[in-house]
Amino acid sequence: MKKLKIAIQKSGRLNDKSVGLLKNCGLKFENYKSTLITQVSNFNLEILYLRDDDIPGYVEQGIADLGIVGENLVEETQAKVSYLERLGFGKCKLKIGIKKESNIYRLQDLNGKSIATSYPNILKKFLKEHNLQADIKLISGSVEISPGLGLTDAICDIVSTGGTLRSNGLKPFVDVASSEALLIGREEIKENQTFQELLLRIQSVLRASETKYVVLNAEKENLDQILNLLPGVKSPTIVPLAEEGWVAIHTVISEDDFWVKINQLRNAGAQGIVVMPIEKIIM
Ligand code: PRT
Ligand code: ZN
Repeated sequence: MKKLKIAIQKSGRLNDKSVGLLKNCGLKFENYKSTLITQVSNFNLEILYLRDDDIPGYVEQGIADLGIVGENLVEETQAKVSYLERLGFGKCKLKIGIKKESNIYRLQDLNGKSIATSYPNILKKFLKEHNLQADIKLISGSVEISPGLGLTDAICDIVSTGGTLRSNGLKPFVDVASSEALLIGREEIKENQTFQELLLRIQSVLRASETKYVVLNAEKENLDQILNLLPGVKSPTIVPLAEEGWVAIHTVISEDDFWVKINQLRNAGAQGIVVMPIEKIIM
């Protein structure tokens, strides 16, 4: 069967997590920084290490069958590829930033202003949707210094913590788009058996990373109240303890409401709560 090729970022913000995700899928491969292509020894897959900007185009042209890349680049390059899975890492926002002291207060104030960006297509779409006319200045890097140098009135760039905006005397003005790492591919790849197997593994790893395995002890008389707090679980495992009148409950809890639930469970009489990471959940 034909080997599939997956393109991931060679170095940069998405590299570690992309490699980590594939390793957690049980794939064995060497991850030398100098290699451009690596064979997976226990799966019908080859890994290409590329600049992230090139990944959408390589996938669109079929040079790679799959890619892991930020949604921002897929949207910006307008590559004709399918979104196969949202991967939950590399989360960020594309924002318009303005000077701390600025005469831009409302969206309409952007009319007639100049905005520096490396994302002209996404910005153009945003301005059109809001019926705004601004002058887009294409800058490939260090966009944030542009207002300080007097080049433009505003910028449109990726923001995660906001530290870069602040350190350049800027503040966020409006969100233009959200982004996270995506698994992309051509539409036809959905029919491919190797891909389906890989996707099942990826989804199992993602599902597991969103949930925790929890074991807790409780007196039988508190059992109903505790079970009521675990609505997401069809049927938790309940095991009698050596001590009369006590049971252990085994269940999974989503990472999102983990802390809220843990406190509620304690208040309902749960004791000796043990929380463990889950490696994979196969549905
Ligand atoms: O070399 P290559 O071309 O492959 O990498 P790159 O330098 O172009 O991209 P890289 O590694 O910086 O980012 C890869 C992807 O990570 C992006 O396409 C986004 O999808 C995602 N991502 C997540 C980010 C950020 N967070 C981020 N904070 N990409 C860039 N930034 C930059 C941003 O451009 C700005 O300069 O970080 C700065 C802002 O960060 P804060 O934390 O100060 O707000
Ligand atoms: Zn890049």
